[in-house]
Amino acid sequence: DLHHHHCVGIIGAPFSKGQQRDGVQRGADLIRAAGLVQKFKEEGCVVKDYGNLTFEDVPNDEPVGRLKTPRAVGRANELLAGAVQKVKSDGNTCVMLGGDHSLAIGSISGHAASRHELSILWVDAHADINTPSTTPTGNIHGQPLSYLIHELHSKIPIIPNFSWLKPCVAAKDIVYIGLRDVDPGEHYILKYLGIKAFSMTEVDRLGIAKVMEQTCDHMFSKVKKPIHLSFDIDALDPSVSPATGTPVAGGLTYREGIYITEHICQTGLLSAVDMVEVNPKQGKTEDEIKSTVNAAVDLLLGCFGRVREGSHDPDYKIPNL
Ligand code: Z70
Ligand code: MN
Ligand code: MN
Ligand code: MN
Repeated sequence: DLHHHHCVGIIGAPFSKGQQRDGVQRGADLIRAAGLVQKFKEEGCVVKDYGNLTFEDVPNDEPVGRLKTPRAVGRANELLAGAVQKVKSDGNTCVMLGGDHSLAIGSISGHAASRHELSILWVDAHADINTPSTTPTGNIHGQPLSYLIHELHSKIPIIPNFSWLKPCVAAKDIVYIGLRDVDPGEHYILKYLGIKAFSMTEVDRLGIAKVMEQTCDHMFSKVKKPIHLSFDIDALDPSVSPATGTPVAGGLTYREGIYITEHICQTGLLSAVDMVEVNPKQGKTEDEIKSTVNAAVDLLLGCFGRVREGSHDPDYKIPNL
């Protein structure tokens, strides 16, 4: 129903070691400073802010194969998984504010531990499904899905501080929207596993309304699983969200982004959201940072019931003169 309130639990994850640009660890606090909690409450949500996780330094974190700072990423995600599990067991929809996209490893693992089977909607310019052998960069934020998918389990080596992690997602339960910068190994994996993907070409061809219809058809083809929305702010066009580590031209408009979140809210199945890769240090001006943070806030509001046509309480009365 449209009028019941959403219970929202927010976790901040100020973590950047899944990639190499400083600043992305400040995303969570910037999104909060833009008034997220107050705006959720104005939308009728019951909000609990669980605060920021504390990630301790991991000494001697030498590369393992190509993987950069693997121990820090493994430890941070183990902590995050436990925190997400707690937010879910308290009965909330979980909002994880990053930080970089390697945090999806812990966020999705913790969510899956409390909800069994999930549908994953991954909104991103990038596929983030490189394995430790296909990665061209060694950055783990380009790899989280390969660690999470059952079908790629045999491709994941033993990595220090990752022994807690068990694959928890089926390839058929993933849908991508917004892809436009996919590595060859990733493209092979998407085709080989038959993963549903709406690249920017499909967004252009079909329009966002049909993309969302087909996304939901795919996700709900059997049972209605809880949805985990993992939203990388670089899915949006750099004209909207320039303050991110890897902006890629030709992205989703602000309106297409909001449409995705409004549509997902209306399914009533949204169970957890990640908002990641907001990096104020990548903004050239204060306005670039503001635009990026504002987009992140508005996308999150769309997830929790804000609609552009406006709304009113069921008992609303026109005030007397
Ligand atoms: C590349 C890699 C990536 C975000 C860059 C890039 C991945 N495919 N993700 N920026 N947010 O390094 O694996
Ligand atoms: Mn509702
Ligand atoms: Mn990305
Ligand atoms: Mn990403």
